[in-house]
Amino acid sequence: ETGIDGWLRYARLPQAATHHDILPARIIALNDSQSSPVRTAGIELQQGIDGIFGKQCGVSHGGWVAGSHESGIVLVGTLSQFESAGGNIGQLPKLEEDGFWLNINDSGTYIVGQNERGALYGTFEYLSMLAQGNMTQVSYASNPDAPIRWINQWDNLQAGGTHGSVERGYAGPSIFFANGSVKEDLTRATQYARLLASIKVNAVVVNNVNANETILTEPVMDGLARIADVFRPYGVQLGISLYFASPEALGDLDTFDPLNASVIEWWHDKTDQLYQKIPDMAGFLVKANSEGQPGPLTYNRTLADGANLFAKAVQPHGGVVMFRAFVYDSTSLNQTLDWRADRANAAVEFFDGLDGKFDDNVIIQIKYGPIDFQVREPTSPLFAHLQQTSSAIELQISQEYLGQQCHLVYLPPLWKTVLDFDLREDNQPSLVRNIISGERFGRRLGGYAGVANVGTNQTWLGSHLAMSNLYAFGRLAWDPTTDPVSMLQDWTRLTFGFDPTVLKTITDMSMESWPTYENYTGNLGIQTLTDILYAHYGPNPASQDGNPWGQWTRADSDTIGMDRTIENGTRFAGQYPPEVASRYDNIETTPDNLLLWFHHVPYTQRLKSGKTVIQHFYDAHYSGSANAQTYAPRWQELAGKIDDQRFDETLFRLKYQAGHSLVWRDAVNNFYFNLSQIPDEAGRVENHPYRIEAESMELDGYEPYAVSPWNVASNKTCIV
Ligand code: BDP
Repeated sequence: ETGIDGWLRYARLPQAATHHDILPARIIALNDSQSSPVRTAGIELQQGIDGIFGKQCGVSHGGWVAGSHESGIVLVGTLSQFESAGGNIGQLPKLEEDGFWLNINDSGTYIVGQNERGALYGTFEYLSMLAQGNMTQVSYASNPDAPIRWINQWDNLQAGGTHGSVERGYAGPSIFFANGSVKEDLTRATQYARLLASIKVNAVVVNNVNANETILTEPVMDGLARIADVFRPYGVQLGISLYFASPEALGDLDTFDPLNASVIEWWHDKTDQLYQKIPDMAGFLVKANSEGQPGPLTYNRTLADGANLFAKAVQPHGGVVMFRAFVYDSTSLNQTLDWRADRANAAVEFFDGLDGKFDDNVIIQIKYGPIDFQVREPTSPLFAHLQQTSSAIELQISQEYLGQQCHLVYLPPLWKTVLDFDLREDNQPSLVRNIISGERFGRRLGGYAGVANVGTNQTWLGSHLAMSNLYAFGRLAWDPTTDPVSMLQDWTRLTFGFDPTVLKTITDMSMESWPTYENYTGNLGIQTLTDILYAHYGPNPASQDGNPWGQWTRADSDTIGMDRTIENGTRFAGQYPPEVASRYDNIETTPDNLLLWFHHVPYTQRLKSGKTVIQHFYDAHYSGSANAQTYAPRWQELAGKIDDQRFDETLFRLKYQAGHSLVWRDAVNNFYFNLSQIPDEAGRVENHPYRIEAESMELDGYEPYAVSPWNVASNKTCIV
């Protein structure tokens, strides 16, 4: 199997034959217009029942007699479609937008959506039960926790006969763009919409946040309309990222000042043109004044002025604006002059004073931590600052700093540390998940944006096991209280079948994977010690210091960690509401796993575990990489229980990870040993008696090569 169907394989149930008495016999989908998600639900039911039970079922679009008891009927539609067909559901629990009611009883299965999208969601949920061999009778309503459940793709249009690349994408070129425009063949886009609908994602922003003006040219807009056409039957809306300076870059204007009348008119025209082509477009995503992207600050206007410019343009069409909080100045910080410079402070500082100044259809999209998708970060304090403004959390499914899909890292346990974090605003419970759902501060909008960056590779993300992250993103966006293990196990059964050893091995390895990766890449809150300036992949602790972004480990020969305390440090801790601020400001109450995020300490500082910081580093890098060594052999035990293709492709990655975790371990440990000169109590770091350096072997066709930076290869040398 290639992995192209993800978790929607509808594999034959091992005991399919024994279920024949309770099998669905007739499917009725109460709408058959071409772009209707209810029609899609009918087709999906047909395919699913055929795949899972080997039973062909017809789909009809009417002919249902309300009140009749027809066993084996599966009926899907919206509440109003049911009612116009004469159905009376009786006491229906309250359904919110996109919600559904699923009722499986002796007389049949009834899937009733608040809207068509909800009906399709209920259908996928029903099929997921069947595919896992769950035939129980149920009756429940399910409503989303938050209205925004979006995917962001960082796809580039790329002109000049090339396939669109995907920024921080590890699975090949874009499924949407090639040759500077939208692809002719949108089969993969259709398949993607299907996968996303099954996890209740309701919109996709298809182009990179680092946008340019070409997304708004006429041929590209026509192409976008074709993408929207293939998304529509799955209830997935289309959104696009905008380039703030487009009126100047594309139009005849010599300004992009958001308060200039011609600029405002220009954006309104463009927006109207887009909505004429795509009447149900979800809205815009905007990255402004960040990493070279222009924005309102260029004209001394506020970020709110910038966001509201677009908000007003989409408002008449019912659209929304996702405005990113990832705003920081990547050029002007000078760490030698300003030791208090700290990129972590940027978002709250830039948004200071703006709460309540954004239009109602603006949602501030905030990365989970204050820096940038690191292996461990404290929760972004900005969530507590926006109380009269809607907010959404930005999670990264694509593992940019987390091994780029070459390392197994199951992300929900990391995401949960933020979603379940209590910011204690006003000394009241203020869980992040309740802030973004709108509940805590009484906001209408809010939710989740997942940066997925899938590509044309048949596995979607470049790795079979990484797909659990995409699956779990949708599940959490619908219900953030879902248990990471139960989602993982649903995904595993749907993806790899029922073998108990397969289930146990994938569960164990996945649940160990984040702490394991954290251990060998950067622990105690020091962040992922990757090369920070470019690839964000291999180890390069040296690059963490001395970059212009104020993102430092601040390590020297005696001490390490970033002092972010209020009196003596960068003051970042003071951005939290008082209870949390004082917890992090005090070294005694800061958890070990964030110690070096908040405090600058000697290597000999004792942790709560009793170990010194440096010994913890050495031990963690050894134990993390030792655990990564176990993955491939454990996977090998599954031979014969998984199809060969997915078995082999996964094994290849796990073996690679085993090797790369050693590179990580030795690069980081050697780096800090060289700096501190403090020996490892277990004597491992200073000498490696068991190891044969590649360049010391008899080389046939290879030459030793001195690498730069030196610490990415053991002994500063690789062979080429
Ligand atoms: C960083 C990525 C960069 C993105 C940026 C963003 O390295 O490619 O453009 O975030 O989120 O993590 O805007």
